[in-house]
Amino acid sequence: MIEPLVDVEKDFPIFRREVHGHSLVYLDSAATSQKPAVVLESMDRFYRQYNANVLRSVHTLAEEATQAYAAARDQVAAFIGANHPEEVIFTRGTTEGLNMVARGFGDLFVQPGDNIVLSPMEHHSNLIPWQQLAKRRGAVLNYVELEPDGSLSVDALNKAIGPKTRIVALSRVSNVLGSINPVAEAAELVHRYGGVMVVDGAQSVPHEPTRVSELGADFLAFSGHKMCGPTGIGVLWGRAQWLEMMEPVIYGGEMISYVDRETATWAELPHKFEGGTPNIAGAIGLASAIEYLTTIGLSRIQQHTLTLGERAYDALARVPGVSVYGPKHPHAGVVAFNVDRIHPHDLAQVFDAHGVAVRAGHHCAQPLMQWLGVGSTARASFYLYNGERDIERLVEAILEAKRFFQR
Ligand code: 7TS
Repeated sequence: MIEPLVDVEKDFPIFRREVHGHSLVYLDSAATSQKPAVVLESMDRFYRQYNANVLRSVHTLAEEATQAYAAARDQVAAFIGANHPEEVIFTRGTTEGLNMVARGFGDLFVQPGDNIVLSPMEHHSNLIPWQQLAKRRGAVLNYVELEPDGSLSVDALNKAIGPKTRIVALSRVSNVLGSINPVAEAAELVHRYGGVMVVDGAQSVPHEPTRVSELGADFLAFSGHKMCGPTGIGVLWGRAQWLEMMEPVIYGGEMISYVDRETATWAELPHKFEGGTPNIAGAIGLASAIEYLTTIGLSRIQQHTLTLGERAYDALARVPGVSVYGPKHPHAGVVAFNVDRIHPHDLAQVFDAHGVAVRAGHHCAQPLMQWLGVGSTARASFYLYNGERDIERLVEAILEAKRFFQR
């Protein structure tokens, strides 16, 4: 029996509560993870003891806050293997980071007739910004064809990426299929043609050791809230060379160097991209989440969620009437499924009555639903606080739902 990686009730206060009289089985970490007490405490400490705005005033509180904000950036840089902390831009999350790249970089880099390569499994956040960019610039979207099991092969990448490709934008891990995409191979191909590799790390950075150079990424976006951090904070990392030429998309305070009545010049990296008062508490919370995850070890977390994902895949596939999506192996800790003749929303409701939290819907991946030929799915997703007992509770809940709806 695989146990959770941590002392769940001690580290995560939320697991002390019950849902409809049952202990909570939280299988919705792909939507957002739960938060350890150390993260909540770090943010509480900021607001109680040194709350001030950053990068402007010289009083003690402001200096402490500015220092903590800068230290958070250093921690993120070390966590993803960035060469310089200046390459780390704090955003609201993955969505904002990808939109910034499409606008601030894509508008300059993509010419009419160029192509942008995507996969049909992309989250809408890594799809619509590129659709809109293609419309603005007269570029063409090229889709990498998926294999029958939903995996993405290097052969297919070879077919989709060519001399006109300026941008390849792929998720490292699908939020539906649990597939793990060969991003480094895609990067190598696009670099041959002088294009750039944009990686959506929303589902991978929380679950595997990340080194931007090993990914071959030019840009990497991810969200704090899926990796034990708070909502409203995320990261866009970019290679300095590209960030230098990229235009800011948010204009205002603290992002300028000089302003007169008619014109303005931009501040140095990373401040050029962080107009306005940033999410200071969020950055502090994210740094504390990184410390927490690092102490446990990203390799251990990766092994744990992979094992749970594959065991859940097998356990669900054995239940009569259940279809499971995505490749069997390797399969990350995200498992989408359907049960014959039961709508995923009805399933999720029965599960909830048993204390089991999953997501049902299109998972912000409608083109993928079209590829799968379904309107929606249920989805269980796993993290370090889950164990094999949670898979058993999920299977019991499916059997309950089948009994309930067959009545
Ligand atoms: N990319 C992927 C692969 C994602 O899974 C998500 C969020 C995003 C981008 C957007 O992240 P955000 O933090 O900016 O919202 N995915 C999900 C999900 O699967 N269920 O809820 C949110």
